[in-house]
Amino acid sequence: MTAAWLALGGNVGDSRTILDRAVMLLCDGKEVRLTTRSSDYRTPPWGFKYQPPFINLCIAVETALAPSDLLARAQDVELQLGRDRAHEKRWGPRTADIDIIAYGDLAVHELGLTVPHPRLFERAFVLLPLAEIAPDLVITGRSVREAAAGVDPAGIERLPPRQGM
Ligand code: A4P
Ligand code: MG
Repeated sequence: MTAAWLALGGNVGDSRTILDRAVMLLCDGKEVRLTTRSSDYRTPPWGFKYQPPFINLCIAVETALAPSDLLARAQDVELQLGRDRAHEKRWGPRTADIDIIAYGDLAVHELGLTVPHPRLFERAFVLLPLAEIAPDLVITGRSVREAAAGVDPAGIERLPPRQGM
């Protein structure tokens, strides 16, 4: 089993419920075991600004899957939750997006998969939830705690757990 960190986000539909389901579908307790889950965060849209706010969160898992198989599983979960890549614009609205942030300390450069995630350090919506669950993690020589302290947290709101959850 290898430790991996994933970032989830969405801004179409009831995102908190959709992302809860995404975590459940992804983490079957066998090939992918959930270790830690961050709070949900409400975050201003990044990249393409004219869209609703996102819900974002990060999870830590232990996985028996190779990086490409973990990505395939994540994309399968996105599809099950109604993601429609054919009609999306880059950085536009989506029901559920699952990115692999880091996989052990492996560097992966394959067609369709780059790990650690190349835009990780630009994204407060990834770094703040990640720093909540893995402040001491070091990715490509950079501490998550320090990277999170260096990004603009404006507009990002850490949400309390929902009733009954
Ligand atoms: N891919 C390569 N490496 C990875 C990786 N490490 N993890 C490939 C996941 N996928 C990876 O993905 C395009 C392709 O990237 C995949 O087919 C996979 O083979 P995509 O999800 O369609 O991504 P994209 O939107 O074109 O680009 P990118 O940079 O991955 O952006 P995001 O994060 O997916 O953008 N604002 C806020 N506040 N919160 C958000 O969650 N998300 C987006 C969507 C834009 N703005 C946002 C948020
Ligand atoms: Mg993505």
